[in-house]
Amino acid sequence: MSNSIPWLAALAVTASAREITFPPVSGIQHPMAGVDMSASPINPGLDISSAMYAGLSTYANLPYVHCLAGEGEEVEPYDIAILGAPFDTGVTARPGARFGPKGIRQGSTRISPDFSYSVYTRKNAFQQGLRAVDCGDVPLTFLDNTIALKQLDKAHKIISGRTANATAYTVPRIVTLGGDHTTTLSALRSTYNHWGEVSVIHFDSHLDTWDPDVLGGGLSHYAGINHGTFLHIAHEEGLIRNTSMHAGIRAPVSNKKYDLKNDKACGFHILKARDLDKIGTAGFIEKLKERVQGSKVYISVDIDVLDPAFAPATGTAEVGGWTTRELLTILDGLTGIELIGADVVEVAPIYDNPGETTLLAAAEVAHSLIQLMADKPVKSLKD
Ligand SMILES: [Mn+2]
Repeated sequence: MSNSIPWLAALAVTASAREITFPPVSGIQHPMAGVDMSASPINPGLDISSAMYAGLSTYANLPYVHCLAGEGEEVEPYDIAILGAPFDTGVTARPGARFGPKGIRQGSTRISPDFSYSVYTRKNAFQQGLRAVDCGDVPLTFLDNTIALKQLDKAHKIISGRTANATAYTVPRIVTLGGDHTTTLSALRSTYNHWGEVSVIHFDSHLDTWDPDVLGGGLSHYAGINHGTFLHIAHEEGLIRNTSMHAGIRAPVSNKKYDLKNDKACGFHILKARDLDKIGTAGFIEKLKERVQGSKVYISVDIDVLDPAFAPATGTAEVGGWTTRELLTILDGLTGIELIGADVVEVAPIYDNPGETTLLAAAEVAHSLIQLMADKPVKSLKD
């Protein structure tokens, strides 16, 4: 007993020497809570104390906004909306992409709005004047594709229909986290309403322009709307221009002539995966920019454009694809285009590895898409 008093005194001295400042416990989401760092000479406002790994997940720790609130309810304005589309009943191979939005948010845990200056672009997409928020997921029934896709159409309409935060650019833009690739159809229907026909830059190992009569439609009308036909349907509905481009194609086609002829009729040119060996990332950037020049652009990234070594967690994996670095270089190189909507889809977390390789890649792809939007605000037809 007599030894305990000097020991306690020593502990008290050590504790005071450390000068620990305890952050408040009231915060539930980064970067809302924490120690005031405004006195920091290098990074005033930078907050490294709060709950980055705690609480409910949002994409890149962005604030959550209830963008789908009912009529008459007040909703905080935003310019870029992250939206989850948990739908995977339009796939032709392995299911699981309904868990994609949750997975991509998990993969984005270390991305933070106040710690995001890129060493490549020297920019921080979240601090360029446009307000990015996470709208959560669209409630989609998992029992009926027709109803689920109508729900998704409606959600896009509501979210893109709110007045944006930035005054000169009144229509908010949406980055969808998929979900299987069928979900892109709803996004293109929505962008048509605000910007008219758009060029699509489609990163994918598959064409996705299959005629519903060939893929599923012979069975029922319902079956003809799936992740391999949505671009054909978008073309039929007049949503996309004939200045669109695929990048990363390598999957086999069913017919030597028909598939490619049909693809061309849908408005697409093709850059194949192995073209990267010949013309490099700079060649891809040049060709893509040239193709979509003078038009509004929608970018859709099917994560299966990457090699399964870099993105195993997808439903229809094709070997012989790109590295994550190559894809990100191409995306960042597209800066300056008028990007009016984008998505990263076909992420099925169940097939990922413990290091979450695919989720990290998909999260960073979304980050690059947000950067492209932040770099170039776009006026809508009504602005
Ligand atoms: Mn696809």
